[in-house]
Amino acid sequence: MKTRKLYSILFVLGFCLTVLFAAQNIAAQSTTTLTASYTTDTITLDGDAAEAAWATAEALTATDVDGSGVDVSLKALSDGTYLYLYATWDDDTKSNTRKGWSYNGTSWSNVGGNEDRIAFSWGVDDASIVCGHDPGTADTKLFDVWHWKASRTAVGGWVDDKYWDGSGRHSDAKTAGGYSDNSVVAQAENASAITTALGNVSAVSSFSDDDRPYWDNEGAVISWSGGVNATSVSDFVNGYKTVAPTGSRGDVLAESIHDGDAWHVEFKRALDTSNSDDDVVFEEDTPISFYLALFDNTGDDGHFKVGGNTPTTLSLNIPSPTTTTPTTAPPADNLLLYAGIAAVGIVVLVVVIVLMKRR
Ligand SMILES: [Ca+2]
Ligand SMILES: [Ca+2]
Ligand SMILES: [Ca+2]
Ligand SMILES: [Ca+2]
Repeated sequence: MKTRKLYSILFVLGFCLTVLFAAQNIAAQSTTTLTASYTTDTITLDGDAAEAAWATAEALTATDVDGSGVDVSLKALSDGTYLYLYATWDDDTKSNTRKGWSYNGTSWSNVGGNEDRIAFSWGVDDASIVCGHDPGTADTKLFDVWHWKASRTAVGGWVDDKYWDGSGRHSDAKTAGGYSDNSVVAQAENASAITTALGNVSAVSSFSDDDRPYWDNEGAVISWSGGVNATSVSDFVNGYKTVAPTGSRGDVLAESIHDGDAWHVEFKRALDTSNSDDDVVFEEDTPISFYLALFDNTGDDGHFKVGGNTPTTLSLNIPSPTTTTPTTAPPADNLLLYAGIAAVGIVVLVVVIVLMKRR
């Protein structure tokens, strides 16, 4: 009889531990949720999370992203009208001079290169669509994509606002602005214009050392004659003319800092852009899933994803101010764990009482 009781107690304890372990795992998985804090503070978009609201906002951190050794941390704020994101990730090379032009005192050359980037893919519930480049026509669901590019968009203070649908990846509609190749060859209207600007070399390719920048860093057209600038030009000229677009493509703004070890980027977008054809709407108390990818001076397949080849589905939740959990209460993520522990406690109590009554 004593043995049976002992087995019963051991069984109950084992059951309890199993439930507890499961509850802890569920709680651990919830660390994929980025919870926004409500703020009424003015957020200055400058890449510096110096505002007090950032200090108290909850961070979502992914370590060793895709085996790269890179950690990325996100924070989110909302003022009821705009969503602000702060992203910081390790990168000791500031790569934001993609295809820029350098003058060494005697000659011009193109520095080539690519650029650092971070990409958010919102409203996604199918990982294959992010990792593949052809989602296929069967899936017509919309995926809102933000593609911050250290050279082509960050220099102009904006983020490339895109979307995926069943036919692939597209840029949101714009009425003006964007980025353009800063290349005489790319921008000249015809071969004779290239020859006049660069000399008798109309066969040169874009961004080769024989090519030249079309605009200066203020966006003014440079006057070239035989490859020599007739108007004053800085010794370094950006590889792209970049101006924040008007229209849906320019809905996301960002400013950034590279401190030598890492990027720090502050993003700002209206919770509802009114461009529902190519953007998601961020609604309070309605979590939205997303994926995150980083790029170190590369593009296309060179990116590394949070979760690797089976990307982790992250989630952003923007609690409404009226439902925001007071800071003194247990975090919402832990409530399930506590409920599990309480349930286990009740089961143990009932079993002990039953066993004692049978004695
Ligand atoms: Ca700031
Ligand atoms: Ca880099
Ligand atoms: Ca848009
Ligand atoms: Ca979009």
